[in-house]
Amino acid sequence: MGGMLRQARVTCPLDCPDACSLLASIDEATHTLRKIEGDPRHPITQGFACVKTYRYPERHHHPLRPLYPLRRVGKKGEGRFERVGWEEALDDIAQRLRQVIDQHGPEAVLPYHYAGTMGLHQYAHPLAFFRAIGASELDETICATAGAAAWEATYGAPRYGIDPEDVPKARFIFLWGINALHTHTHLTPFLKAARQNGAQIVHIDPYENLTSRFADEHVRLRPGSDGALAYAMAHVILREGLHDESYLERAAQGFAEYRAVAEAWPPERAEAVTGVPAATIERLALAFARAKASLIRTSYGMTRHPGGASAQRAVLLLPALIGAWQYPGGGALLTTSGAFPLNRTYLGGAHLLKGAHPPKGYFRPNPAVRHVNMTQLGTALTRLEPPIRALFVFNANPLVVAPHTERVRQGLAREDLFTVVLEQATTETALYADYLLPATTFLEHPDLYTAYGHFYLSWNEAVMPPQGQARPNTWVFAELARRLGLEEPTLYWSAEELARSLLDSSHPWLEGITLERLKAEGFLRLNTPRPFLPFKDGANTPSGKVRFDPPPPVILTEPQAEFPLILLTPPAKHFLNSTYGHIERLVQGEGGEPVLLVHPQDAAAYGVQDGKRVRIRSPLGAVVRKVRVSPAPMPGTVVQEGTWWEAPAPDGKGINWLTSEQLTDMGAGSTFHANPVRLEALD
Ligand SMILES: Nc1nc2c(c(=O)[nH]1)N[C@H]1C(S)=C(S)[C@@H](COP(=O)(O)OP(=O)(O)OC[C@H]3O[C@@H](n4cnc5c(=O)[nH]c(N)nc54)[C@H](O)[C@@H]3O)O[C@H]1N2
Ligand SMILES: Nc1nc2c(c(=O)[nH]1)N[C@H]1C(S)=C(S)[C@@H](COP(=O)(O)OP(=O)(O)OC[C@H]3O[C@@H](n4cnc5c(=O)[nH]c(N)nc54)[C@H](O)[C@@H]3O)O[C@H]1N2
Ligand SMILES: [Mo]
Repeated sequence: MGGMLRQARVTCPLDCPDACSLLASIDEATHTLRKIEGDPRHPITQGFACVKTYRYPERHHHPLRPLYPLRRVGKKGEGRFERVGWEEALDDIAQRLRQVIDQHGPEAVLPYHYAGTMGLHQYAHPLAFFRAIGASELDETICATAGAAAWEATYGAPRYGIDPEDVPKARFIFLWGINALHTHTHLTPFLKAARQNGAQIVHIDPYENLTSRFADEHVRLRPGSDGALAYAMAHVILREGLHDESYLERAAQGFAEYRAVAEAWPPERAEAVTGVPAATIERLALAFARAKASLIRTSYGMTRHPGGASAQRAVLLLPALIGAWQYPGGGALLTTSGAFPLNRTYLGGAHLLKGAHPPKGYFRPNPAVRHVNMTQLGTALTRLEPPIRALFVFNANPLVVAPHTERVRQGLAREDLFTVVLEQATTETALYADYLLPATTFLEHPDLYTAYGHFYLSWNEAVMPPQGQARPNTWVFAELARRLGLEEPTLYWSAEELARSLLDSSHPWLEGITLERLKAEGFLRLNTPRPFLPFKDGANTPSGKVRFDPPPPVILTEPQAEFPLILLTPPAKHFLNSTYGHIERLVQGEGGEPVLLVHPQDAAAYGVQDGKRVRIRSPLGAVVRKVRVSPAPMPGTVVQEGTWWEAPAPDGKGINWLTSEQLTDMGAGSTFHANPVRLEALD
């Protein structure tokens, strides 16, 4: 039975650079979400949604969506719960929290959160509660901090590159360490326009994927060797005198030292390290330098290695070397996240970390608070002293997405750990909750959204009533704050109050952008200049110059004697990290179960066959997968696409049973693509 359909405009909240504007069709009579489509009015979305978000209605109304507060009755991990009322759940959680704080101090409390939603009220503002009680502070390193450190060491903060809407003006494009057709779908029309305007597009990635097939050329390299490749290109550019001396003199610092390192990287030396033929390096370096309006669209792929930040820096310096930043479409783009000059003084209680507030009751903001690196959650839950006693998980699925699953699982299984999970789906993490609390989706709560792949700010109204008794994260934390007697006003801010505070900025890029206009129009472009040439005369570093110093070291990702292959675990087309991993049609879209891509040479060397099962073993664990023999990966490299839920795997184990907590050279980030493994044939 269908009632009247109403169409509402909303912004996709997921952790994706595109931050799409979507049109939701809602059945008013039954409060059912019928359809999601792309908004034709939005210059980036251009009227299409991605293959996964078309399925959002299935996710919104999925049987695994928790609709009522639930309390554990079985053993941890069993997922047996009983329904309780909100009052009872909140009273009990507040009391348990008091107990932990009284007996062990507030640092025994840890929030674990990431970007399940990127709306600033639901994503960032819940931290105000934890900062008010002085809980351990989570360093959000799982994704972007190595890239951020690399960018800031080169071009400074805030972080942004060229305007993605200028991509069609580029004359040469490296898609370097980015599977754009999977992960940045709405970049594709801009890349096509560039190609129509004559640009050549070259993809640099250790395995051939959708983006490689879209590009004019695919360069396969050994994982973790980008620094060597970048230096060899610089070597050729310098030898041919194609660097831009006047730009370097005017806009850069530390060039002489860098030049000396690049001169030590002739293409033949880089070939031995990267596996890229010297002639290819030579040819591409010349094409890149001669096109002048040359763009490096990069992302986080190359940063997920022990030397990832240094590799990213070496790559990011190439556009500066040739002065590409002076030409519309030329330069680099890693993220646009720093382009939003919001007033973040009170966001997530940032002011509470500055220590300006005297402690009162349970209110004990602590600027010297203990930090926990989220990439090392397993260790934090099992080995940290003094121990974590209470864990709050929201906007995140650590059992599946965090490295070293065995240790994360041991931590979550601790009987003496009190765990609260706020979720929209009964994830495999949620099975370990003492309380599983139902969270609203982006259709059910208002919020303000920035983007990390474009320059549009947007506002969502709540366009549907919550399913069941779902509540926003901020509501839950405000209720707990009230029960603890916390008087800090920002803990109780509505999305509107937060948005008004965020928009209270005199920055010219925000001029004229008000909440009223956002409400009326849905999304607004920042007033960045067009064309946007942010680094044509320098950068955002303290000196105002692009920093070539210190020259980034080349730190390689090495296999080990017992583990001769490197396993990559990049994103899948049909999932968004683990979000959508329980949607049957999307699981089928990915082939029904995770598979391992193995090059024919490696298949022969290690005795594994197409369609047969193999045990993949790393120093930390083992999982079973079906093999797909394919020429796609660089020999010596194997690939599993997607951070799947555990359930569809042949052995019920996710890929992060194999990955380690090792951190990157800068930014203390994750190293998900640097896994030494070996293969053991099973059938
Ligand atoms: N469909 C889909 N879209 C997504 C996501 C998703 O899960 N699914 N996730 C979202 C999130 S949270 C993020 S952070 C972004 C990530 O988006 P991307 O940055 O595109 O993904 P990465 O995992 O960083 O890997 C990108 C590519 O880098 C390659 N790579 C691995 N190691 C190296 C290396 O050493 N050198 C080079 N040159 N390449 C290497 C991988 O093979 C992969 O093809 O995508 C977002 N969009
Ligand atoms: N092996 C390997 N592991 C990886 C990666 C990889 O490439 N390889 N990628 C890494 C990267 S780039 C990232 S960003 C992380 C991502 O890790 P996470 O940020 O944990 O992302 P998701 O797996 O999508 O889980 C987000 C969860 O938040 C929930 N959620 C969404 N909105 C809300 C809300 O409003 N309230 C509440 N309470 N919950 C909400 C969703 O239901 C979902 O279960 O994973 C990392 N893990
Ligand atoms: Mo990410």
